[in-house]
Amino acid sequence: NTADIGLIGLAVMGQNLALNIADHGYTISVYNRDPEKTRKFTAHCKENEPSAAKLKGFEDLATFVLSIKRPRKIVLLVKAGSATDVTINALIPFLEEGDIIIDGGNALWTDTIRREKELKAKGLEFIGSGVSGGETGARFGPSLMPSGTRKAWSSLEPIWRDIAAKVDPRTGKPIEGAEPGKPVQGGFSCAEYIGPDGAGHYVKMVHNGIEYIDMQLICEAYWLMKNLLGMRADEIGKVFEEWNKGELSSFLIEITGDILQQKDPSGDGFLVDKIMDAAGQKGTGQWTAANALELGSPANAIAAAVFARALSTVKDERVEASTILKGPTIKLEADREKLIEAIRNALYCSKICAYAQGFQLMDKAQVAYNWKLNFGEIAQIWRGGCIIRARFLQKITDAYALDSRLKNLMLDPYFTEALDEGQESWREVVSLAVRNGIPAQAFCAALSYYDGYRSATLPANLLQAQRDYFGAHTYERTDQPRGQFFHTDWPEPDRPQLKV
Ligand code: NBP
Repeated sequence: NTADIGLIGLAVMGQNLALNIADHGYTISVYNRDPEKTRKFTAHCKENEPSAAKLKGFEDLATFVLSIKRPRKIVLLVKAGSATDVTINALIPFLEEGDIIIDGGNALWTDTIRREKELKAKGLEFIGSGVSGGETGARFGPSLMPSGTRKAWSSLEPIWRDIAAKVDPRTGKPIEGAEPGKPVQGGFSCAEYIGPDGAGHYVKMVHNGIEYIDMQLICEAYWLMKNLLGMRADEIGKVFEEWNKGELSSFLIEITGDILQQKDPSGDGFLVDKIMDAAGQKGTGQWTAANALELGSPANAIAAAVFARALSTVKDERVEASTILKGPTIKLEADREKLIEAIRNALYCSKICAYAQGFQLMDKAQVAYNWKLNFGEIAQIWRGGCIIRARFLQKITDAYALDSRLKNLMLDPYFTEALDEGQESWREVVSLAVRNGIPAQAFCAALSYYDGYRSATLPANLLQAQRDYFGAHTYERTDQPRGQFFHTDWPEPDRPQLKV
């Protein structure tokens, strides 16, 4: 038993993470349910990968387990859900006390809590680790969000910190330039201990929920430029290229600039105009929105992004409805440059609200599930490797450094000022979208959140009265201390009783 670590699941993520681990000088044993994939992968590595000697394939689970140093660290990168349970159950008979299973799949965090408990009862450790960044991240530096016991984490920590994305502490920018066999040196690592049991997978889930809204907001900005200003895809792509030089600088803005300028292989126009407008989803955005509903956390923009994907999928219905349901004719007399700048402001303000919702949700979750999350650190480990990596995240880390108990990101002085500066054009953009019948549900949801959160009073007084009227649910009074509940016998005695 000489391998530093083992890995099961040689699909795209497993192969890339295994090579990343080998590139960092660790010896790694790999295994896949279908042995043909193990053979193909190890043969490919021998031909093409400088670190191939560090990696050894196994076709039998018992020999695979025996090849790993104790306490064994075995990473799972198999399809999330029942495949993870099947793999864990197959492994258990070969493991010994103190061995550690690390699930790097996109597991539902409640499954992680259950698995950790079940394995603890058998004397085994379980780390649920969010892994973000897709195949390139896995290969050259992902963002890693591990959780489990501190003891298990201290065993995994050196490898996890080495293979994670690195960020230059002076500039706050991800360090690029990794190539096979030559890992990045220096910089701080985008791997940080998140907390016990399911905390890591929970944070990864919220990361994905934020990813959904980040993407939807960008799509709406594109759609407004296209429909209000009649801009071509490549022209809009150039705008995103410009935006990527400023405060919006991020991976998603960068790739959007590239995507929009990509010509169609047929030679006729731009590829994006030929792609079917029906969005897929794998479920993590939906989990985030569902959890926000469960915890009563007002993540309406995140939910709007999930619903926007759902609405996109009913393509045939939309095509039919477009011939029946009427909207306004687009009328616009706007200065093009001014409107583009207003859309940029609307995007930035909405993005602040979207992140505020994600962090507000994690704050609720840490109370509900008994975790202690470090929000500054979470924003920091999202700076490199992952899909939502952005310059903006440094501002979030700064905000929590200034006030670790910050109630809402929007209350941090930097963000308060950014929202204040951008709000006039944000409102203008939202009203233009509404007046011209252009769907912009995420922009609208974010603005409603901002206006709702900054309102000292809301019409929930009437709502409470309605609840008390039909269900005797009682209400508190503004002129009495909180916690005292009142009921009124509605309707007034001189009014006739309603007959339903
Ligand atoms: P997939 O999610 O497509 O899973 C394929 C792997 O699961 C293969 O190794 C397959 O073995 C194995 N597997 C299946 Br399917 N059923 C199994 C079973 N019953 N028992 C044992 N193994 C089984 O691969 P992926 O896209 O590389 O993702 C791996 C994990 O990483 C997933 O949980 C995913 O959600 C997560 N993730 C993916 C990304 C991404 O960008 N793709 C990013 C972050 C996280 P076989 O070869 O024998 O069929």
